Amino acid sequence: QGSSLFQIALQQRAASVEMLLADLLSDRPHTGEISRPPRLMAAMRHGVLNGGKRLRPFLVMESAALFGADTHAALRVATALECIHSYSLVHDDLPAMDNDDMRRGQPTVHRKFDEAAAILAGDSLLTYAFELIAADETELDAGAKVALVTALARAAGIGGMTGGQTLDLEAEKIKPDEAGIIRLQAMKTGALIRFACEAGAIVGNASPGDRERLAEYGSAIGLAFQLADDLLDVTADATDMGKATGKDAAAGKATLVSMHGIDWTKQQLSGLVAEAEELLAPFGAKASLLRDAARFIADRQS
Ligand code: GRG
Repeated sequence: QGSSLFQIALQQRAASVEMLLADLLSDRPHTGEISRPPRLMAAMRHGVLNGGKRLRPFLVMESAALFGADTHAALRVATALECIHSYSLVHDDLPAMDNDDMRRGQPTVHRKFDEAAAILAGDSLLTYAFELIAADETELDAGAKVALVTALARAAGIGGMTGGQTLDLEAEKIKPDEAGIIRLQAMKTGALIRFACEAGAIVGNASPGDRERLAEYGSAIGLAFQLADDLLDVTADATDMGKATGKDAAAGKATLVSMHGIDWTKQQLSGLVAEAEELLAPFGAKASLLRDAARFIADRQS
């Protein structure tokens, strides 16, 4: 069955990312470094080697595979993206933001270490991501590296994740309308997912048309990711299971689900999966795991 093949592939890709991360984030100083403070490294490892689903790296690697890209280069870019995603979670959990004690089933970095350590571990993961892409060990030409660094900086920065997080923090006071909610979600969570798919195309030296196609596929599943998250929020509230996911409702923030209801959201999710599948149609059977990924994201239960 498609979904179980997908689960196995996701686990395999996750294992390669985690092996590389364990090596890259060891205490041993790497090329060009004077030393590595052990406590910083421990906090970084705690923030990133803690059982995430590794969805974004999977999307990078599967998108790259469509174009016969170098697997090692794709893995390094995928790992860089996971460093950025993990940094965003470490900082999102800080007292100044969500003030969470647990993440991925373990104490958050500021709880296990302290706030300064969590800020610095997040900063270091963010910075390290760009080094990972640009370093000589990533065997890509300079043009591809510049394209990746530019696209990643945009996705993670002002017009992407940090800008979206800012709008989200403001949303408790300045209630956004529907277009505003869609925009903030596309920035906060959508931009990194879009980048994941576009990055695979860049690593695989795809044509501009195919790069855009993969980016559009990424946008569709990014929106689906957020809608599924909002749906989980509601179902968790209804069954009174998930304190951790009931945040938006608790903060009085409107979501597309609270505006339009569960049935509408499920219809939107099917529409987005169909759109994602249509975008992948030209790649035929090679894209079957990416099709599964779209369905997994729309149906996800955690
Ligand atoms: C603090 C700069 C900064 C940004 C924070 C993305 C984000 C912006 C915060 C995350 C808060 C959150 C819980 C958002 C909901 C969607 C989301 C990104 C969930 C976590 O992603 P998964 O499900 O997590 O891929 P794992 O743990 O599997 O990696």
